[in-house]
Amino acid sequence: MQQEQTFVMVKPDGVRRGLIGSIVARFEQKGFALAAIELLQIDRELAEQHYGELRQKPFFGELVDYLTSGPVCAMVWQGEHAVENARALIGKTNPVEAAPGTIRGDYAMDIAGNIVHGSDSAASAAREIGLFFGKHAAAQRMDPYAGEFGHGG
Ligand code: IDP
Repeated sequence: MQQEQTFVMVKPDGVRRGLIGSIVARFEQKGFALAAIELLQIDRELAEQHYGELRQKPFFGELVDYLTSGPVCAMVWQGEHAVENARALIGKTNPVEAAPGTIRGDYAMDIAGNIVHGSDSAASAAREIGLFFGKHAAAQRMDPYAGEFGHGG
């Protein structure tokens, strides 16, 4: 099966609220393999680049303030259909609409504080992984389901 990588980030409100562990656990339990993780304080330039597609939106300034308001936890997760599986696990952009059982559905209340980011396409994932991890390439992980019992792989 095709292994894909996606970029996921616990936003500053998620870090402040002590949710890194819970979010990491959900990705592990789902079957993703962690390929990179770093806690970092991002500057406005990186936040603006990351959300470059939203530059024209009225909330762009507020979004950059939010993303730079404290450390974020940047991660690369790997697995089959990683981009789509991560989006499903994270839930809809607006926590009001995110189903219970999803990360945003369970842990967030408002669109301006939706605690986690996940790439929306393979192309976005490649761009975002490059932006955050640059030359420190994410590890290539084995499919966690592959092994002696013949699942996956
Ligand atoms: P996504 O994060 O689910 O991919 P996008 O539409 O790409 O959703 O929006 C990126 C981020 O911008 C959202 O996760 C949220 O933090 C923020 N955002 C989106 N819409 C609004 C809004 O109407 N007000 C404030 N922030 C918003």
